[in-house]
Amino acid sequence: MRIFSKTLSNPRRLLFCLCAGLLLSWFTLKGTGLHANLDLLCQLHRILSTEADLLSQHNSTGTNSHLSHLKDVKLPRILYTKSDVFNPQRTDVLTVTPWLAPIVWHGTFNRHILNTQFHQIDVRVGLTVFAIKKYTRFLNTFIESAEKFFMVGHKVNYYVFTDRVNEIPNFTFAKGRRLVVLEVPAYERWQDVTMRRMEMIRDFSIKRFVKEVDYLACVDVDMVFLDEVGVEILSNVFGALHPGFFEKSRNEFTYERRPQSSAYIPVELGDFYFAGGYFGGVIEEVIKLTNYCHNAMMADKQQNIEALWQDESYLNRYFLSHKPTKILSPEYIWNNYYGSPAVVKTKRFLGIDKIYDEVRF
Ligand code: 4GW
Ligand code: MN
Repeated sequence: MRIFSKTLSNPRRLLFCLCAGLLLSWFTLKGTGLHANLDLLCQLHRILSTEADLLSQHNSTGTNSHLSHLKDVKLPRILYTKSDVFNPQRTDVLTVTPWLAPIVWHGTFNRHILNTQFHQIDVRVGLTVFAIKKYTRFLNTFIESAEKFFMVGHKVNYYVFTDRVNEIPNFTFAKGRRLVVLEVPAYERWQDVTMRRMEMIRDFSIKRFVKEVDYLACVDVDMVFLDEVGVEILSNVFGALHPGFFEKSRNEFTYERRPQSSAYIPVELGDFYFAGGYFGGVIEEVIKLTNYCHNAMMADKQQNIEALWQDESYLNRYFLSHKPTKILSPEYIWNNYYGSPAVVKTKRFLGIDKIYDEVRF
């Protein structure tokens, strides 16, 4: 009796009972088996209770609920030329891999459409960069050019890892963007300076980044942004084609070729040669990637071996087995040492010529 009066006083339960009753009589009349009726009833109950759960979570946590973005679905209207199946934007380069990951080249995407999509989820992007020892000198150009070209109009946290906190200059940032300085040790050997980035990115991702940003892009600091680098780079896990190898064949890739190393890739394997100075993805994927690379480096260190191109070699090994879901063309990590081939329509992010005597230690 109590259940009955409770049911009547709760409009959701009442609705459920009415629907259930109606369905039951309908199927009984039609002579359908009891089994099917029960299945349907269970399904109906599931739908109603999920809906009730969603609503109650929503009401109890207000706008902070992780479901609150489901409440106001906005339908922005944007105008653009329709895609033409018989008229691909680029025919001179590969724009999709055999595992259906896009390769991002100039002309293959519409930034306006992408920005609208990523504004809808209010995306937060972290950009990690290391400025250890003399490399603090690159920060000014890096950050100032990033404010002009990197994720313009979106929320960005610059995470600068450094051992020289007091050498970090002041910057002014657009709204929603800020600099976070993270003090870290400087390793003795330069190889360790570059390789230990994996461990530090992993640890700070777990501790901090996972709470603050949705995506992370991890790049070299000896670089300048010369053209837009926006949300077109974002995906579950992404890497960039090394400017020196995108035209080369497998056997010319400078993968680690010693079978004793955990970065080993035999000559008959490999998709692309990825640049060590550019990778990223959602935080969970970055944690997986950096954890793999760091552990592989430590395993090699145990047997006194270090892969030919340090972190780049381990990254290439990881991408062989965990295919990136998006690949950036070399526009995203160009170096003028490789000239200006016709397929590279823009140099978005360019390596700065280093005077080695000034930055080496
Ligand atoms: C040789 O003496 C060195 S120092 C090689 C790397 C060095 C280094 C690198 C450093 O002293 N401090 C530092 O912060 N890094 C970081 O590692 C920095 O973010 C840099 O962009 C990244 C990779 O090193 P790199 O840019 O010199 O590597 P390449 O020449 O392959 O771009
Ligand atoms: Mn570099």
